[in-house]
Amino acid sequence: MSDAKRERIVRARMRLRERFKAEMEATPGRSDPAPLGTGPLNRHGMPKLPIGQVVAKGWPVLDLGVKPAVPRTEWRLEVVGACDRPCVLGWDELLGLEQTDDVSDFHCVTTWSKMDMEWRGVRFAELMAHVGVRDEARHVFVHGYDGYTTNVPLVEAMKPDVLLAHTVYGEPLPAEHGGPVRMITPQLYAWKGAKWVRKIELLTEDRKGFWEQRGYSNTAHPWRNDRYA
Ligand SMILES: Nc1nc2c(c(=O)[nH]1)N[C@H]1C(S)=C(S)[C@@H](COP(=O)(O)O)O[C@H]1N2
Ligand SMILES: [Mo]
Repeated sequence: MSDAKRERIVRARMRLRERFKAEMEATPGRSDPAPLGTGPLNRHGMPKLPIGQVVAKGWPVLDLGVKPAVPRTEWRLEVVGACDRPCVLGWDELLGLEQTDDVSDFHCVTTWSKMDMEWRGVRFAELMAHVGVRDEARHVFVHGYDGYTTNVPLVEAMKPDVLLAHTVYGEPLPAEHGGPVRMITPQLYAWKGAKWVRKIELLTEDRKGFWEQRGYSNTAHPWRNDRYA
């Protein structure tokens, strides 16, 4: 990537941080006065284990019965909608963006949590700076290669621990867990993170995804036990 492009992304990141600062502080994950859960505080000041969750032994696999096999060389991510530079990213372009390592917890609505997972990938916020997300964009609608869809408020997706993750515990993300690339949303229930991510739509109006259409909560805040609509 050229220096000019990199500088443009850095400037866009700073503008986006300003744009979302107040709104992000007001989200339940930051401002909840009485978060429900147990254990010491996590990285976001929430009780480590959200209410109703149990720490999992291994790492369960949840899908719709389809596990698409997408080689890294054939993987593409399309970004469309309310942005200045819609694009199709391949593996090399993804690696050309800033890479982030982060440790975060993973909370499935079916009550298991997997703690302190070590991820590497590209921040969703970095991708938004790359495509030049527009002010009118408020919602994100994400598609997986298996036909799965889910929706996330843009302000939640802009949190620094939301990644397009390609590596976990230093190894390529296993296919059954959404490799080559998936999204993770550590401050929301894990169904908000699409595995085998294929397409991201930036929307001005909300649109419900697969589980949201079937009665799951649209907001999905683990520390409010916010599982079903
Ligand atoms: N593409 C796709 N993404 C998905 C799902 C799915 O069925 N398809 N399931 C969701 C659910 S309900 C959860 S809990 C997590 C599970 O991720 P894991 O299988 O890596 O544990 O992925 C989420 N993302
Ligand atoms: Mo889930």
